[in-house]
Amino acid sequence: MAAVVWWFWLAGKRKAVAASDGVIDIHVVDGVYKPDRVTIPTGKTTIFRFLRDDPTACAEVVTFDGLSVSRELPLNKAVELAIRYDEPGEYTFACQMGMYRGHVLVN
Ligand SMILES: [Cu+2]
Repeated sequence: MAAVVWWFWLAGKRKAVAASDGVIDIHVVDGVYKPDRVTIPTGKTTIFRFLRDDPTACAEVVTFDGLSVSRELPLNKAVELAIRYDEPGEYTFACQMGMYRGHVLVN
């Protein structure tokens, strides 16, 4: 029981990963994006570099909330997407069916 409570506490407190040098590496593996919470600056282009190891067909396209970005992610080949949000807020990126989900905190 204690372990379960601890786990939820950790999940809630999980910190967003910030871009270093304007680049964020996102690994698509085992049904999730790693990391699945990232923070980027408002109005600045950040490169999201996706590497997909997960062969699930569902994971092969990534889309970004509010942007007309939709890209195929080939297996084991890094794909770089230039992402910029001009309004602060929380946005999501996801596979086409929304089963893989990540959050972008823009501030
Ligand atoms: Cu999907």
